[in-house]
Amino acid sequence: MGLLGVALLFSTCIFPALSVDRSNFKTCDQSSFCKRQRKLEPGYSQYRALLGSAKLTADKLEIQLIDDKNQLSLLLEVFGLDGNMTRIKINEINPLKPRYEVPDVLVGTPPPANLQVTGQDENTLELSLGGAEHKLLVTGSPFRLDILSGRDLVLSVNSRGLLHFEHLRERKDTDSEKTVPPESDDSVPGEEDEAAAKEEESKKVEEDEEQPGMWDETFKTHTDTKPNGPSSLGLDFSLPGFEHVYGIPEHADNLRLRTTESTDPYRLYNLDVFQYELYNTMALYGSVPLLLAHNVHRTLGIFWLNAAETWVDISSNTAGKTLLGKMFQYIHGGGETPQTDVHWMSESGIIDVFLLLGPKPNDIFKQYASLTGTQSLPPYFSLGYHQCRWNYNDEEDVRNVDAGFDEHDLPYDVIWLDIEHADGKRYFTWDPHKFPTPKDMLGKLKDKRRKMVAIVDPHIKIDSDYRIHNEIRSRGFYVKNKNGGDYEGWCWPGSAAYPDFTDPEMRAWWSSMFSYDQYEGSVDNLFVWNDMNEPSVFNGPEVTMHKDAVHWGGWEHRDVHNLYGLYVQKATAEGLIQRSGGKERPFVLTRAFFAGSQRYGAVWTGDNAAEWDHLKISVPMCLSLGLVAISFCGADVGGFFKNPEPELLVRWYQAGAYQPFFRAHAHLDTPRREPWLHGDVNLKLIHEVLQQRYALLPFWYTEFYRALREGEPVMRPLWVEFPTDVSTFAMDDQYMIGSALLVHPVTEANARGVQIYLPGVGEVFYDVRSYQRYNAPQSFYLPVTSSSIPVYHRGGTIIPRKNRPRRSSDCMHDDPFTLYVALNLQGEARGELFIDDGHSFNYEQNEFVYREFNYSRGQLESSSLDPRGKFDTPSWLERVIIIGASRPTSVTLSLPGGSVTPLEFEYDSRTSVITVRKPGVNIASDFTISLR
Ligand code: MIG
Repeated sequence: MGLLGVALLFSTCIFPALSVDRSNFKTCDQSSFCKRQRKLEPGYSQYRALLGSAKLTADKLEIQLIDDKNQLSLLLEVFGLDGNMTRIKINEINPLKPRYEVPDVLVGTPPPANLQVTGQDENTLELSLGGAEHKLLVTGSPFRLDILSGRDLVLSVNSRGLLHFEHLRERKDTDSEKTVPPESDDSVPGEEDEAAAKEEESKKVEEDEEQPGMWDETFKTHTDTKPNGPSSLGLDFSLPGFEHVYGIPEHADNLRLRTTESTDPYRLYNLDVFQYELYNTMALYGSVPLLLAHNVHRTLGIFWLNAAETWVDISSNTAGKTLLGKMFQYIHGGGETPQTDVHWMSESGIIDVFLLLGPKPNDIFKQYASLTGTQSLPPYFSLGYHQCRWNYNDEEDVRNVDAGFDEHDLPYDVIWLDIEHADGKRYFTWDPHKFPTPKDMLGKLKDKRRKMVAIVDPHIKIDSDYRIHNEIRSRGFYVKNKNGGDYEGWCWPGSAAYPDFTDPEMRAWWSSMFSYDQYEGSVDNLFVWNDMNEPSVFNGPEVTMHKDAVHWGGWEHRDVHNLYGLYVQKATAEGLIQRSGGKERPFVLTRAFFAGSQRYGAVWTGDNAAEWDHLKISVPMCLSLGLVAISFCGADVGGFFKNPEPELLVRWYQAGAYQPFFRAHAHLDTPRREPWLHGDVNLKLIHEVLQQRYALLPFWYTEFYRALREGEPVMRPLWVEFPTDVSTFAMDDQYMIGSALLVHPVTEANARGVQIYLPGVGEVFYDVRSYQRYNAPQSFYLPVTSSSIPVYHRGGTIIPRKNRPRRSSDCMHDDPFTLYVALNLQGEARGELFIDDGHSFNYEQNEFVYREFNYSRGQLESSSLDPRGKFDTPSWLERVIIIGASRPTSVTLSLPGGSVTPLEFEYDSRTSVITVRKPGVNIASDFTISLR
């Protein structure tokens, strides 16, 4: 059998049909707390707020809540927070043991705002929520909270009465345990028993000690012992006037969240899901418990700060109604306002929820950023193209692939090594036969101003000859099992243990392992990839760690699960910073994540497949991450599993080039697929894609600077830019980069065309290739060819590009700029440019250039956006392209000293584009270019 035959065999035999084995993962029904919480029916709350117990300090209201069924009480705390936010905490007053409160996610104590009582009657307390605009109504019985903005009801809490908080309790003696009846869900009660059955049902909730799964729970072969018993909690939120909700990644689903009345709730539980399927609510590798809601008037956010297994039910009073039904309701009046209801359920911890009141999309991003921080500024190189596969086999392979890029005149920045590079999957080491001289290899890459990323996973081979293992074991840094020994699981290296990344001392030690003298063979152009950090445990329940494993401080894995991956990336990123003496910015890619992970690097969407639908879903998956502040997102270009046909591969390059993190990757068993292996035509297409990506790097980088400063997503849904255009609210086949580029990737096989929608009343867009102008709003069919990447430059914006292709982004650092000025209907445009050294933290010491470009009335003016910035750049302005302009008679350049020089220009009357040649000014200087 020839090589091709072997390859075919591999691709057909290894992956016969791609589908997840659902039986490996729990449904809500199989997760006993979810089942208990979800069983509650909306209705009157069993809780009463004792308004008489209210205690108001400057920024905090405390009220006792009584559970009328068992007389147990909870403490409600409401905090006034600065900037249109409030925080609600609910916990037991005197729990048997402390309950977990998520550390290290908030970037500080949110600044308080005053609360004031503004009204009161026997069953209601009215408070102003910092600022006159928002009021909070606390209703005593049944307990609920309502937030009003002026006279509008914005959001209600517990209005459906689903607050349910399982108090910690002593376990009853084993005898009574044995009397617990088996689950009787399958038995259908007879008619005459119905009343009795109902009573039985409500008793179940009341005497919740009696429910199965509270003290232990078995899934497949795994039993979760629950030494603390039941500890779950749930709460509902009603959003009147909202029909569109988003966020709570990570799911392989559309941008707009679906209602979950007839499916499982959205699940947030970091899991290594083998061959995940699309368009469902199953959990994936990461979790961010932030939900956004949007309508034409306002945007809201609900941030549920809980790191335990969490499920989110979404229902709506308009779901399933046809347009006709809605219209009928509208015409005949009496139609209810559309409303979305959200029910959060978590297995342990406390209720700690931040309500972000907007009112605009950008306000939500700022509010969330003030709580959890913003996207760290990527090193410039990491916005370039990354070449990965599992695996590049040895140093010669690396050399050849690297040379292939030069030979074919393709830019790239980083080549990656997967788990086979290490000596027997012992991370921080190199296979002595395949990678005997890592420093030489890295040095050769460095000569070409390129980098390498090597994988470092958090499962550690149990091997007494492995230094890393010995040190972790002897320092007691491993996660413990329920009996107090080191927790052991099966993973790539065989038997493995898991460092306890929740322990700050362990993290400090881990970070120190990245110093050049500890991580042998590492040098400063080596960066890191953290995979399997959900954590993945091949033989664990749901392929992860047992929930009764024990972490630092005695917390159960149950409490901290969704945080583990964040801590791995945090400790790794801090290690890379420390190895440089605090000078250099890290680059770390992670698979698992949580709220706050944006501070530590990039995220990718894990093991997708070489299928068209996987290409398509990469857009909503990254959009959802962007909405929750994780801007640096990408999907494996080409698809991880299976072998893409060249057309799919090329389309994926075209789409990936316009997503923030741009990396090709492939499974170990797939045939090689470097860009030059698919024939000249495809090579040329990929070449074109890479040129476009590299030309736009200054724009990407500037957008990332805005993400750092303002918390804005880099890749963003249309509705963020066009918040009153209802037709964009469910769109996720096209999106914006910043506020300037609209992208509609081709994601269908044999595409002849795509249906484009250009949003916004009174806006104009220009095709970036042909400069053809379109008035918006407008929907049209765009015929495409194999080289088409539909991208539109929005009138009113200015984009910086570097148009001289080179080997890597670093080689382009000092290259000259071209400004693309796209005029709006008023003949105006605005844009920005951020420049620094591209790799250090010196920008924090004001070593940067931050420019603003303004075009109006025939004048392009360049000024400083942040006068503190000082950075010497040799880059100059080589060209200005003004799109949508009429023919000038002269173009001049004026400098602050008063000098005025004429500039050469051309005008293309067919496209209405002016090309101004060689202004020649330094890009960091003030200048004005005037058209007459
Ligand atoms: O169980 O390191 O998602 O990108 O190539 C597979 C080998 C382990 C999963 C990652 C994938 C990586 C692979 N890893």
